[in-house]
Amino acid sequence: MEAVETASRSTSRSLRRVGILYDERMCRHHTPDDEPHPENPNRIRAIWNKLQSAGISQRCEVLSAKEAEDKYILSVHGKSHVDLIRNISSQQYNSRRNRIASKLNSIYLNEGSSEAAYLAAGSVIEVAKRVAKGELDSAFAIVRPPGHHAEHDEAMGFCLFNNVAIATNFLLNEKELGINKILIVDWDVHHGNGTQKTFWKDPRVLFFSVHRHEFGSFYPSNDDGDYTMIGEGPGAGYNINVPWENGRCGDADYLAVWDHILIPVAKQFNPDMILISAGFDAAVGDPLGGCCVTPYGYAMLLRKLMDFARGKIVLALEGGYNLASISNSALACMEVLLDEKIVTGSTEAYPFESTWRVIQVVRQELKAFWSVLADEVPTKLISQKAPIPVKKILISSCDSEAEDVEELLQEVIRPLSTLRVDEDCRVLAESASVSWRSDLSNIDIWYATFGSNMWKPRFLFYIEGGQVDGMQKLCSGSMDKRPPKEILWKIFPHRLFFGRESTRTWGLGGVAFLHPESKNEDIVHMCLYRITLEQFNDVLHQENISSYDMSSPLFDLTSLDCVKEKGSINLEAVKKGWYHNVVYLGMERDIPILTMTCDLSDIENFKSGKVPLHAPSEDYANTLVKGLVEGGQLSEEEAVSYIKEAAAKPL
Ligand code: X5A
Ligand code: ZN
Repeated sequence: MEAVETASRSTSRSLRRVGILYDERMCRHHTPDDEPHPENPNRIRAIWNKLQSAGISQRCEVLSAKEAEDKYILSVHGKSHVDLIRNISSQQYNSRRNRIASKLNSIYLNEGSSEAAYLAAGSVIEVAKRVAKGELDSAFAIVRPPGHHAEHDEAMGFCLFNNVAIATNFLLNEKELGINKILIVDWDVHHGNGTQKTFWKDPRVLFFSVHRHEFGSFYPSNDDGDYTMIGEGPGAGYNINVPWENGRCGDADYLAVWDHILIPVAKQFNPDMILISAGFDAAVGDPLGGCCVTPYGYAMLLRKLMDFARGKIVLALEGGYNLASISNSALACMEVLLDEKIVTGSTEAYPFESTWRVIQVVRQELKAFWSVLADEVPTKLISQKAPIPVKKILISSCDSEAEDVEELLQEVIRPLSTLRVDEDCRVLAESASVSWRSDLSNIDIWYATFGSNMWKPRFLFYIEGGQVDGMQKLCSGSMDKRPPKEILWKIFPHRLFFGRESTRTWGLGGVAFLHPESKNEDIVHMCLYRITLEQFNDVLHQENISSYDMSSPLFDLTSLDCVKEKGSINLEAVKKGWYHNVVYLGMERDIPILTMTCDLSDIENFKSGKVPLHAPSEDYANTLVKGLVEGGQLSEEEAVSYIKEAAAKPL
């Protein structure tokens, strides 16, 4: 029996007709000088190689890419955007291309970008058309650049054209295909803002996105992905966002959302076809996502969707930046589409408490539109939250700090308890996130502050968590919530200045920067907090709103050695943050003094006016004054003129 089955598997096509699309031409989109970037050509190569060596592509119908026609792209994007993407790779743009890209949010462009963008959009159309016609049961388009962040007139977040939105409009507009209702499931770890906007008022498209949100601080870092965003007019109720409050979500969290939101709604909506914005950046091991969905988890999520639309499902690749993780996840999904392996088993871990909370608020928000969401989620279920066995042991062993234990459970223990051993890539990622903390929690540094953190209550939010008056974002705090062991003020020969047009937290006006190089004629007042290197890492994370996960420290012992030698180091992992440059300011009682600021290339941009120098807002300036005055450094008048001078002096 077994032999027969093996033979039929390795030599013949599947009973189910499954399409797979790969085209090397989509690899020609890459960074201008091939500088390292997470969204690089090896992503689709890795997936394709994996599917070939696992014998998957051999059981599928292999398709090659086709460029999308402008008329289809124009159903989603404006003419000027389409013109730009069509022409951006031509020679006439050679001198302007990098400048144009730098003005966009998280976009690079090169000579291959136009073709790749047209091929990615055209490929999703191509496979969707074949599935709609019934030539294929289902299909996977291994495309790049990704699409779900691209908006009507804007490329962003590594996305040029919104491939899935374009294919969706194509299906709906080709009336003879008989596709009138489409469910889009966006399981990329980021919110599908572009897709959401495209179908905001459209009841023919049910857009469902589950993503890390963290109260609007995770990329794309706004409120578009909030659960209150449900669509408008005739589209009200046809937009569903499930915003995670934290990273580390895994199979149990996603499955709970499927069981208690997506699947019941899909049943009621009864789509004619399902398109999945299949980013694999929620996969365990992803450097940007910080979540831990396993290949088995993805298989389950997909399997549950196969019961709708008579299995007419198209997966289109979006994000996903760990080559091993995305390849294994894609492989698991293909096995589901081919329907040759039964996906069974159970995940050991329970969802987070925050997951149940999010599920409840989403159901509440949408129950007027979907009667299947009206009932309360049974308390018996909700009480099953991670982690059960570990909890008891811990609480009894250190009951004096019961609250801290809760924190520990949420932040540290659960990822450990969900450790699984069948995929090597994920074991690494999860155990690492726990061990670096204990190493760095024993090492003290002085964190030298020159901006609003000089005001102690403001700084403490980065340690304790919470939200201070006038602050736009909720701070997660450090995992180690012990207050600074000592506070010390010092003067350094560095230049303080204020720049940028505005910030989320402070609104219009510049924020403080420290010139990374010292100069004898300058002085800056700095408030030094003695904290641990672990806490310093958590502050770095929060200051930079980085979308990178915490499975490894941003600044470790090697970095500490290196910064002492070199004077400053640029943190690769937080390139996008404004305070990604850690500067060493010397020693104080055998403990290194560190600060975080911009780097020299930012200084150049400030000098050239590319990024404006800008006086601080009143609010922000007041906070600095409060810091200096309450810290006993300057009188109020002195503090005010100190800030004024720093803001007025040209760089
Ligand atoms: C498609 C996707 C992520 C953009 C992150 C920018 N984009 N920091 O995953
Ligand atoms: Zn993503």
